[in-house]
Amino acid sequence: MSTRRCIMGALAGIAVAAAAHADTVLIGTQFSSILAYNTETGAATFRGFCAGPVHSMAVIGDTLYLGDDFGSVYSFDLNTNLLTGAFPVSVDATAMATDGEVLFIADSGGEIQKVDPQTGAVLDTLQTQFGQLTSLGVHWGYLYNGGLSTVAERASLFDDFDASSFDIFSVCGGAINSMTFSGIKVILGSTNGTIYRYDEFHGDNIGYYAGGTDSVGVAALTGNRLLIADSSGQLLQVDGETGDVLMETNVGEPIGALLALDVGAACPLDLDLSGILDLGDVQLFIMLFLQNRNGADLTGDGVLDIADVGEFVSQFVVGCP
Ligand SMILES: [Ca+2]
Ligand SMILES: [Ca+2]
Repeated sequence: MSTRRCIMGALAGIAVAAAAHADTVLIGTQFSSILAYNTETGAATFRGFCAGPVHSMAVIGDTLYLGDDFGSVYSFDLNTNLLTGAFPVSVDATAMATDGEVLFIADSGGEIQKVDPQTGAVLDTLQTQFGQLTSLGVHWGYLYNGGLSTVAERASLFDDFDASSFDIFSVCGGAINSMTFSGIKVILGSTNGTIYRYDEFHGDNIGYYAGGTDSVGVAALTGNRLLIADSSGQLLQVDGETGDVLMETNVGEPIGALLALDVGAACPLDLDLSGILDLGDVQLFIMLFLQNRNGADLTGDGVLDIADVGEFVSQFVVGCP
């Protein structure tokens, strides 16, 4: 029996709705504050302090890494909300991302460094073709970069860490200032405030709408929502399809970076972040599986096999909290 028929047969007739669940998006400000945004109430609360103006963020386990404009990366314990260390970097840390093991840290000049998060040691470095980097992201086995050149590129994490591993993913309608991922959508925020959306598989543009003023940060939320941050301190929570504003707040400090801390974590099978577990997720899982994409690696062992199918089926039947 084919994988598709096997899964569809096992899940026939099952559709489980996930209840609304409050997730957290972390906000780093240029005044060195770390704030926590509640995705359901729209409230931003103080979480802790960085030692420099926050320009970029990434999380590995319980540690938040914060890049500042002055050549330092700080580690912040998410359990105690205290800084636990820092190391110097030779890039200006305009963007940061992680594959869960190393940090990728970008420079506005176009360099990307692969850095050991424990020691700060530079493990490898590359110079991107288009430069002016503002954004990095990791999604389903790819490392993405984007910048003021309007070009977004991506490279498989399984390829050599080399500029030649990057292919052009899309040319955005505006200078790219931020990026996020919502299932099969790549969402780019531009310096002119426009939000552009692309098909993750092919890079095709699937629409755009007006957001805030400069999109210094974007974070996909469950339920097809999007959070847009402007350097003015404004946070807009919008309908991810139409851009209609759902909630608006201002944190009173210039925002430097957004990081979706646990968005979608309560229901990992909701692969398209729709907020509902249904056949759309089944079809997406099958598509990822058949195309050998690591979004289908639900066991997290780096291999796609029948164990991932079994994991999908057993979790799907249980449903989401
Ligand atoms: Ca879904
Ligand atoms: Ca697996």
